[in-house]
Amino acid sequence: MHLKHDVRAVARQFEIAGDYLAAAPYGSGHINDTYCVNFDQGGRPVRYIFQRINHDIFKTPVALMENVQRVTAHLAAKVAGQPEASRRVLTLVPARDGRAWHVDANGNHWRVYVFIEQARTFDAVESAGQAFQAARAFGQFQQWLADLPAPRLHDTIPDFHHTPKRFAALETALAADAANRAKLARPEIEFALRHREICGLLLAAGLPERVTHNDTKFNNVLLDDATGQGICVIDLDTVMPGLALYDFGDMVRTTTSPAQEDERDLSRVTMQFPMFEALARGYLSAAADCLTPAEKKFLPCSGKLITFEIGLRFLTDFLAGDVYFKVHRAGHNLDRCRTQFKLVESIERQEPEMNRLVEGI
Ligand code: ADP
Ligand code: GN1
Ligand code: MG
Repeated sequence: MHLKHDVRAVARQFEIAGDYLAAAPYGSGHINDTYCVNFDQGGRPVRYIFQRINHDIFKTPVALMENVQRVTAHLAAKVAGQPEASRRVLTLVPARDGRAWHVDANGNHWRVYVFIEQARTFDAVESAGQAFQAARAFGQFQQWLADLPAPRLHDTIPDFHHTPKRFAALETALAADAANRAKLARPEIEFALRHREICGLLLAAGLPERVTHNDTKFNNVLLDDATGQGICVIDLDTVMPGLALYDFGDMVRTTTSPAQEDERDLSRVTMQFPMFEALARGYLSAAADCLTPAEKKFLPCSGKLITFEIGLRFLTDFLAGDVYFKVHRAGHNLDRCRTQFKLVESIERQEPEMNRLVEGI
């Protein structure tokens, strides 16, 4: 298979025993390039995850890797001695020069993780049990990181969840209309403008800064094949200071609708209340002790906020000509924006019940 990168050459730079066999693109992320790479180690097939960090988006890859090293080391200490400890946290494979990353001749930063076997990610939720498990894993992740020693983590992308700035970016893209696409997205632009007030929902609430994941998409947690348990939180590039509710909100965005993020049949996009209930119960079962009453109160509205925010970002990228998120078809970012805004409406309709539920947990 022809690959975009010389993965075999990259592999030589890491402390991996055995013979390189093959590599293939892996996963459905929108930002980095991920490969699953097979080695023969003494007759035994062994897999690794190789990732090229997208430095157009993560401008400080070394700072990013410092965060990832600190976070994985902290988590490894938390799970040490527990059953299956090595499957519960990502393990970085060092490069031959002792660092946790390698810079190739083209200036690309690479890292390698041990492949966590007998577990997988899902792009769409299949059951309330899965929602519970994912939320519990992300809640546990947050609780384990609550005592991460100083200094503060680097902001790998400043203002990542600053929704008013995301709105301003949309206005700028709209004014420029660089790809001449505003005419194709009138209803979505109108929706965004009409719902502007959502942007400020959490910023004024005086919530505490924590170490958060910031990209708690359902496909960023590995579920164990045998038990269905949320075994490991992955995709740590955006772990940085943030609000707990950004994490819960992104779970609501990606784990309550049965449809994928780019579903074109919008009738399939809906906030399923039992999934929300499972998320709230799963998250609180692990993180309740470290949440303030205000954080708990805002859990339901965080889903609306983050879903709106990511919808704004997809719309902005559609207008700008698809410069940020990977796209695989014409109008892909607009399709993604539409599912987000449809979900915002569905959440809005169910907010009173969502609030009642959380008050009772
Ligand atoms: P992206 O930033 O592109 O979303 P991820 O870090 O989420 O990249 O990885 C992409 C996919 O690769 C994940 O959805 C998951 O299926 C798989 N993956 C990532 N890390 C591991 C790992 N250590 N073991 C097994 N699978 C992994
Ligand atoms: C991107 O890398 P991935 O696919 O997990 C994006 C998230 C968005 C998400 C939308 C660094 O996440 O913020 O919520 O797409 N990551 C970055 O699916 O921008
Ligand atoms: Mg991912």
